[in-house]
Amino acid sequence: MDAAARRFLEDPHAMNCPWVESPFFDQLLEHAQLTPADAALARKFHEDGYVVLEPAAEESLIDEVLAEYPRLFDPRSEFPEAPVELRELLKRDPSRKQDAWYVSDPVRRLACHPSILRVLKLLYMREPIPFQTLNFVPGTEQSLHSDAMHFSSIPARFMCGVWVALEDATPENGPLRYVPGSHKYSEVQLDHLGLWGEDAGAKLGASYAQYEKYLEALVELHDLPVKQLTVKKGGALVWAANLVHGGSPILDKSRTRKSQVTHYYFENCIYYTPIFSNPALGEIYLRSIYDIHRRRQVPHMLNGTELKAEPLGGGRFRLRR
Ligand SMILES: O=C(O)CCC(=O)C(=O)O
Ligand SMILES: [Fe+2]
Repeated sequence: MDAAARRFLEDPHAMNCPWVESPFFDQLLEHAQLTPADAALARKFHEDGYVVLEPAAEESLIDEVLAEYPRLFDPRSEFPEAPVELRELLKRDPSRKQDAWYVSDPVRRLACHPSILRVLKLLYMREPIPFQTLNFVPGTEQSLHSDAMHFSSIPARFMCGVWVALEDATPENGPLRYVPGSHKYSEVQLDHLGLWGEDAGAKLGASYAQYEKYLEALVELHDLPVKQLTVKKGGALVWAANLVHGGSPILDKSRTRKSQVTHYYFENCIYYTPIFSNPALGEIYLRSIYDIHRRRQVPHMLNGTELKAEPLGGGRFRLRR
């Protein structure tokens, strides 16, 4: 093999694809010379599409986040320090708070926890960009999905989620559920299902409902195992963009399942929402990405080049070099 071909086996950046999802993963792992613990973590993520961190953060920080809950979830809280759109977002849903990091330092510190960022850097070998936090009181009972339909990137798969238990997650309080290995299925786009991007709105519509049916069929037909994340307070799941996951039914409705999710992108990508896009037509619903860690807006880039976005209306853009 000549040197140019060998680069694919040695350089984790040779392909525009996370090295843990590369067809050359085994060779790249050998070449990376990681500690045995890090090598095992990378292999687990490669094979199963997730890793469990037990714990992800120290109990004192989890307690600091919990101490914020009464204020964050008090319907009388006004959050005057937040910009107007965020204030509305924070007041919208009484059981979940999106982007509370802006008004809560402990929430932000958990999203940017050095040991979580270290793991993400190892798994993606690019700078992680925490861009959204979600704080939950009860379990979500959310249907199975992969985050890649909500938050994708070009090149694909440079996105992951981290869910942290703020209290013990048990089979009774609607723990996170996930399908090991499902990240290896193709990252299904709407055009694979014969569908068009939806118009962005408050609720997801018919295309998304079809997509959910597709996943239901996939999981049932292949008899894929659905695992529950039962971890102690402070435990966490890191999952790949395309891993199928959701919330389990809450068996004991009197129980809460306080948790914090952070969604992360990685640098040098285009960030967009597939469910509202028609990539084949060059209609990309771009996401405005603010890096919670470095406190700065992130440009849309491809191959190291910052792109210009031409608005097409409805939040869709066409990108140019
Ligand atoms: O917390 C859950 O039950 C699901 C959360 C989820 O799917 C997500 O935040 O991406
Ligand atoms: Fe999700």
